[in-house]
Amino acid sequence: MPAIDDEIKELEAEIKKTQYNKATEHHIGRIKAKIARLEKVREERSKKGAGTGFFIKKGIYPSIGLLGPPSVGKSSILNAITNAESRVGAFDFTTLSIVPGVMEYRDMKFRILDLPGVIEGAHEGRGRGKEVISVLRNVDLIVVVLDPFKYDPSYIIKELQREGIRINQKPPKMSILLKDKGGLNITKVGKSEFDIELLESISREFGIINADIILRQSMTPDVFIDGLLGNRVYLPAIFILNKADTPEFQKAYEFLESFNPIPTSVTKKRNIDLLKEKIAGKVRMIRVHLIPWNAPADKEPMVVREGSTVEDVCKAVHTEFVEKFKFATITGKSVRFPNQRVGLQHRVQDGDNLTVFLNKG
Ligand SMILES: Nc1nc2c(ncn2[C@@H]2O[C@H](COP(=O)(O)OP(=O)(O)OP(=O)(O)O)[C@@H](O)[C@H]2O)c(=O)[nH]1
Ligand SMILES: [Mg+2]
Repeated sequence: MPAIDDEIKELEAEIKKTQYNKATEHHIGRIKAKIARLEKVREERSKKGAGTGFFIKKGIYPSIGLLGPPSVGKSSILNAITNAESRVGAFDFTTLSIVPGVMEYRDMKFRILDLPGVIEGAHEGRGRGKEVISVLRNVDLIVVVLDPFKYDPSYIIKELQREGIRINQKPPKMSILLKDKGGLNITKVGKSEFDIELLESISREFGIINADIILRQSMTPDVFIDGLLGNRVYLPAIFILNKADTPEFQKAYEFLESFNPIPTSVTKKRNIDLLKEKIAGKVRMIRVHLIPWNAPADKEPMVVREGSTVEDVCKAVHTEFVEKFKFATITGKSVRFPNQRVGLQHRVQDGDNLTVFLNKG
């Protein structure tokens, strides 16, 4: 799609050369809206031709993606914290596809995904970067791996942003009600600051002319555009600065201070347990007790990803549990009364007691 790409590039160049001040604020806001709209068109078009690329499915274990420049030690870290063996090499692009491994921490399991290194320009398709980044829309946590020789994460954050992924950020608090007529009414609840004219012109850029928009927080043009598009993914992220054993480490560590990086050394086996603890602490897990209908309960609960369904739990126990599934009963927070019947799509909650009934045969 060279035409759209060129148009986006031109608009981006225009933002770069325009100095930001009160007088140019509206102009820049409108350009940003134009870019977002073009990106949406590009995305929709590329979806039609999609089919290649990586895909990961959510299960009961949280998925964690190791993302970073080539050769910083992503595969070495995967090998250190999981049972997997991903190839390690002293040259860039050793890893060419996604290599999964299972990390165990206390009574929990996590699916760690070692990804190919990502270089600047990933969204333009350099080094399969776009496919790598788009996989991350489905993970539960992003671990950005850096080293003292490639320690500036800003291009990585930019690539994530282009793919609609926002890290360590909350979704904008706003609601939109589209209508047939009545014009555009932007109102606010509570204390929030924004430039109403600017937001109106951004809305129009997206073809929204009749709508009630209620804002519950202060809005910059970027946050407002995210809210209008509604297809952004908000994910937690942590940062690792690997190769802490090298003399160049200190300088990079100071540079990264605001990201609160975890210093690790795979070769010297430093902070590997701390890393596991930090990963586990960032993902929300819940405990579900499986109660056989004709026997005492299992002592140990199953520890699963928050958001798991009855189907996810059944699959993890045995494929037969899904194939012969009749219904399940739950006593606990996810239902209104004890032994309530639920289906496969029901989401379990922490502390639920679950009994699965199977069809005979
Ligand atoms: N000094 C030092 N070297 C390390 C450390 N961890 C990994 N390395 C080395 O860094 C090089 C790259 O390691 P990999 O694990 O292959 O890096 P990667 O990020 O997976 O690289 P790509 O798959 O190419 O993106 C190898 O030579 C490793 O031995 C570390 O903690 N300290
Ligand atoms: Mg690798």
